[in-house]
Amino acid sequence: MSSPASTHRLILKMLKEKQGAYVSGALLAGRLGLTRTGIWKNIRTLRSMGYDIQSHPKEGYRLVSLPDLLLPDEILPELKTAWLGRSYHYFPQIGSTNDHALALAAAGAPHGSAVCAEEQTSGRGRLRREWISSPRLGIYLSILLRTPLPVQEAFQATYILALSLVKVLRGKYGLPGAIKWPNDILIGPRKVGGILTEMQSDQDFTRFLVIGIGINVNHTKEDLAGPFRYPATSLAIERGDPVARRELLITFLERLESDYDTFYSRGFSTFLADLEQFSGILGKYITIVSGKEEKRGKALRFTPEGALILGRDDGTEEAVWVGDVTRVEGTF
Ligand code: BT5
Repeated sequence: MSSPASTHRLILKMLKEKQGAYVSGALLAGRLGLTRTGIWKNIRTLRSMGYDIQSHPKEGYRLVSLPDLLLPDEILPELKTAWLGRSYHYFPQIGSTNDHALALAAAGAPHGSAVCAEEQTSGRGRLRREWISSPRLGIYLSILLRTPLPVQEAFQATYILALSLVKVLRGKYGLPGAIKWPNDILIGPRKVGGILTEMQSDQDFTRFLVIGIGINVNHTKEDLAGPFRYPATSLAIERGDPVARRELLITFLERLESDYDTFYSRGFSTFLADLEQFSGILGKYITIVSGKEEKRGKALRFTPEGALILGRDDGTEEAVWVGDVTRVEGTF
């Protein structure tokens, strides 16, 4: 007999194998060594998780549809990664996935661990700003990276995540995603995602990075009424159709693993052309706030390390490593 925690998984597996056809209660009960009441209780558990299961007094049970949830049972069997997300921590609700990933990091969790939630009650952006994380509408994900990086280059990992998402938005969903330096993902002038990178380091190298990403997926315009610093959007608003979050998450993790492997083995400069191609600010006049300082100029190019070269009106140039782009000429 199977343990109670895994019984509903086995039932789900059997229902999935039948691809929408009925499986009799007697067959399920016989295979799993349970009474028919035991089977029914597990069906109730699956239903409470969002699985649409029809029952028929004579025919038994059939799986009508899967929930668009980011449950381990829905993600892990499909996910073709070697290290990213293999250790997958799922929460229907959590304060912040980054906080949980930081705690996991301190407890020795492996490289590539992922924390994913359907809802965050204290999702955060940079400088403790709030990240609105409405239930079941977005992707709220944090990943733990243990590959040591020179501290001053750790921000490059943020770009790799941003680029991976932009490539998925373009390649899979036909949406013109772009990066607003350094950590926003835009579609046109609107923000569809944001990234928050936190780290612990020794003097020269990172000990670990926790990179959190929030993506607006199935939000309506009303869900994103704000007020926000920049106008917001979602994949569904831009496409006019809802998007299966499960598929988006899997595609993103697979893309990211491959991009991160390339980044780590061949260096950031491999991605420079992508960064320039998908940058939402190059060639534009921008305002950057960095601490108390405000810098204005034209975003000219990136250095091979990923710093932004800002051209001032007097002809001088400056490399900027951190900051917040508060204005892009002609947009917000
Ligand atoms: C960011 O910060 O854009 C980084 C957001 C990172 C969120 C992820 S979700 C998973 C992980 N766990 C966490 O707790 N956080 C990470 P920043 O550039 O500081 O932008 C924050 C600002 O964006 C806010 O002050 C709002 O104005 C705006 N904002 C908040 N929620 C938004 C949303 N859902 N869509 C668009 N803009 C939003």
